[in-house]
Amino acid sequence: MGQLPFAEEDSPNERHVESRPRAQSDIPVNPAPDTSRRRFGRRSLVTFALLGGVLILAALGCDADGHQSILSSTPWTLDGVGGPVAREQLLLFNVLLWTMVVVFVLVEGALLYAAIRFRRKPGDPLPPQTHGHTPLEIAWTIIPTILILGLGVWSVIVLFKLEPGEAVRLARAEGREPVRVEAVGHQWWWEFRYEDPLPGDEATKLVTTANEMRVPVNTPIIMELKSDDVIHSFWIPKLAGKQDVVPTKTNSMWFLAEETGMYYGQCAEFCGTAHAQMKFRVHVMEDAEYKAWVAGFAEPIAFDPQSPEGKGQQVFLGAGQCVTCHTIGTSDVVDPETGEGVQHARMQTFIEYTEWLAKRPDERLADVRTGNEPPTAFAAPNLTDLACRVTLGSGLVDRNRETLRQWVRDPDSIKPGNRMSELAAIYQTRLDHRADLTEAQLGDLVEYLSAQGPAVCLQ
Ligand code: HEC
Ligand SMILES: [Cu+2]
Repeated sequence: MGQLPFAEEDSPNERHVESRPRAQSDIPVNPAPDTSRRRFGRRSLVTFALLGGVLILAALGCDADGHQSILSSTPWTLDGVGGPVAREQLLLFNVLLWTMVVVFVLVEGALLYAAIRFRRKPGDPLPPQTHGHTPLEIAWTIIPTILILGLGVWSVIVLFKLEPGEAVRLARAEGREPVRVEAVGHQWWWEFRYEDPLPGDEATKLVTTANEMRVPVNTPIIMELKSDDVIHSFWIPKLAGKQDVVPTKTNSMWFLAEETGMYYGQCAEFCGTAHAQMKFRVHVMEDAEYKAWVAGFAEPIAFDPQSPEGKGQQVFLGAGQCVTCHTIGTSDVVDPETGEGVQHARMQTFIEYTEWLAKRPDERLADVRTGNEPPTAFAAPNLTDLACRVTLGSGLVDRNRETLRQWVRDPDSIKPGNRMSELAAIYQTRLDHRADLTEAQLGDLVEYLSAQGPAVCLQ
């Protein structure tokens, strides 16, 4: 082996690369030692070029103004960013990023320059060895310390501004109160509860909706985040990002939207099968429009029992068993006896149940033995303002008669893994796992659901 430098230098694997298999005796005693190395060099060059190309292509796919991009196409003015919270976060992000880019280029540049410029050439003698260089060492200790302290202190200041207290301060400076919205994460949709949708208004009542929240423009909104199952994360990239939604714990964050319009939101924490389909929308409305939406929850809609809507209502309440999970109509008007809305009470049940599940096993056992365990129930989107929503299945498809029909007949064809088709009885009786309803019943249901909403949305 000693006289075969080729065999010694290359691993057996690398020999496979040779296109022509060679017998041991074929190996030249003194091959050009560089060939394999040069070829490797060329190959890695191609790999790097390919990787670079992929990165460039990926970067070209980025669109700073995209619905779910936190970036802004105008990094210096941050135009196109929806509000103060997002702007504060993006500014910090930009400064951190570009400071790090400068540091990276300087340090890495110096390293590369030194490695290439002072590369050892054949025959070079050992260069003079230096140990310690006080001014240099002081410089490279002080500069990073100042940088890290500066950026660190700034980050902490920004963190304080993201606390809901800032929203309260902002609102009170204008003599009003922020709007508080409770967002409950469910596998795999969002519920939005407003205990006081019009702060300061005497006639306020509970409002509950799902997947599409509505807020007034230029008003600080405080989000109280809860989960009744696993950890989710609440994120509206253009308005504010990201806060974990943790069972048994209430997290909070705030935002303010400066312009009316529709904003995109997304669950940002892997939470199971349909995690990627757990989207939501935020509709930012003029004050008057928002008030009309809230007021609409108090107006019961009466349907003629002979009309398609009326027949659909019967299916909803009876044959379809939809009402075992869904709340619809004006059910969130406060019940004078219990002081709660129906949906509110239902959702409270889930939350209490999850909190109970987090108790110590022996405490739970004691509760079960004494009959004190809380009741369970299914969580489902409130459908009261369905006609206001532009999407179905938590932001997956546009809402129209066709998609509604498809959703009720076969929810899995729109959203695989959803809990409705998994749990609702009408999907368990047919082999094809579709709703056990006639076409006529389906048609009536669609009419009923399409007519379900505050008057402002039905015009
Ligand atoms: C076992 C409880 C349950 C029953 C019964 C049930 N649903 Fe659902 N429904 C759900 C859940 C859970 C979702 C949310 C699914 C998702 O987006 O992941 C849902 C979603 C919906 C949505 C979409 C709401 C939105 O904003 O995206 C509609 C519409 C709907 N259901 C209608 C019906 C109708 C009509 C019936 C009766 C035929 C029915 N549901 C029966 C649990 C149920
Ligand atoms: Cu989620």
